[in-house]
Amino acid sequence: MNTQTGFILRTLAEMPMFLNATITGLSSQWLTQTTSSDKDFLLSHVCHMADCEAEIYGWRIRQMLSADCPELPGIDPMPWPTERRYAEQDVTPQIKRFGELRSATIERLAKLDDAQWGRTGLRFNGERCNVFEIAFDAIEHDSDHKMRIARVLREMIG
Ligand code: NI
Repeated sequence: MNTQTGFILRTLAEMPMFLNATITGLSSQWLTQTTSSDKDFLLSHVCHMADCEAEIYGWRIRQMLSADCPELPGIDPMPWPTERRYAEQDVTPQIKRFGELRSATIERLAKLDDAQWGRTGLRFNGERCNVFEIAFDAIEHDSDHKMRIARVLREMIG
């Protein structure tokens, strides 16, 4: 495994730890409270991360490894909080679900050789992408949610 690959895998492993460290044990009042910093409450961020891993990032990587340049449909997560009743979910199983899905993604990526990292898929806009880029999409997405969660927590602490 080269340095770059190791960095990607370690960075992908951070988000489940971040959610555990910041969110596990918070009261349901804190988990479902909306703040002016963000449209989503903390529990919604957690459910969103798990669903995105299942249906976007982890899913795309699996598709690209099992088929030649598969189509990767665009997914709109905006309706999920309402449709999937995020406010009513239990946070601990959701954090666990995200952790398991993310671990499966990392295990899958850890076995890839250079050619497999370069396997491609077709984004909904017609652009080709590869496994490496989807892993980076996941890292950027993690980073965005980390910042948003941090801001929500900061506002709630007052
Ligand atoms: Ni997101």
